[in-house]
Amino acid sequence: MIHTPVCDLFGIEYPIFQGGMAWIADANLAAAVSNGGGLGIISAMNAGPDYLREQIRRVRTLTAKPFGVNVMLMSPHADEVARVCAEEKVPVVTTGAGSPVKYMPMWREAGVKVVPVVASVAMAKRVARAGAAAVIAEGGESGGHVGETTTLVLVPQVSQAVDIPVLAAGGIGDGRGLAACLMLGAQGVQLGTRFLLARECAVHENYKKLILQAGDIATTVTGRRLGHPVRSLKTSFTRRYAQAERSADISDEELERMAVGALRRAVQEGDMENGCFMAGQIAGLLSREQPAAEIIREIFEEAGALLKGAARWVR
Ligand code: TUI
Repeated sequence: MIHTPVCDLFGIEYPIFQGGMAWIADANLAAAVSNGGGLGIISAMNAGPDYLREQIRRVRTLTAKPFGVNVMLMSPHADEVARVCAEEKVPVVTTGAGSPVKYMPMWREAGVKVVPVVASVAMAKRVARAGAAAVIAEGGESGGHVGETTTLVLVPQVSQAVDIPVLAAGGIGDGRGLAACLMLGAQGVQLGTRFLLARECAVHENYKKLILQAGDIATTVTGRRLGHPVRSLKTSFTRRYAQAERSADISDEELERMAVGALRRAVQEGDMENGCFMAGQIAGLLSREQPAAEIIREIFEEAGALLKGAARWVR
């Protein structure tokens, strides 16, 4: 058994969060993860406040355990969904793709624990000063919107820089990744890509197939030209998009238009031509669909055995 201060802080059995994946992380997946002893997270994504309120009420019918909401700070509805999180007094808010500092007083007053995803030491320090309960240090191996620094490099530096607990994210797919991150100074982890293969994850079957088929070099990063790099599986869409990014004949507006709706087309329609299948580099390690609770148990059993065995190297 692995028990860290993150378990006590959030009232969870295993120190693991499920990533707040846009279009993917709904009340069903979040409830399955929370019922499995981790912290399930609903993505507020780009949707309006009514969608989020409905999902929060739904998750509360499916689990009595703590859960979280991920606020994607680039969303046009960020202000409204931030207010919903406070009004509904959700136990935990995670944030991504920007600085959550302006919302933090409101959340803290409502008793919401705030756990920003950060991709740099500077942002980790800023949110710690503003009263974050913990931070998720996310390396560029992860899927979706990514920073530049790898998990191996980011996690020890963030752990050293702040006094609050650190969860590691990016490139973690099994007990080996978890054990390694605990050695880097993290007291918990957040996984996204592995939970795409949770039985309770309702992405299109083509999405799951592509993850299962992925190898070690199956992902690529596009979107640098517009300032928001995104990691996804290499497909005909990413090849066309990358070409368009390099072309001086294609305007930024045209590039934006190509990307609009691409994640939804992957998740809901399994559109292999025009969908953007966001995934982390660890996709290559993953080999089967399982219930979320089994994923969690398996990862922690493996890490526990590894950490106990590690002493054999020490003289
Ligand atoms: O946010 C994520 N992953 C995401 S968001 C997303 S939706 C999207 N789709 C298309 C384009 C952009 C977004 C899909 N995947 N992960 C957390 C994360 N946050 N990674 C990196 C960051 C981050 C980046 C910059 C956090 C803070 C930050 O600060 C910038 C600043 O304000 O100084």
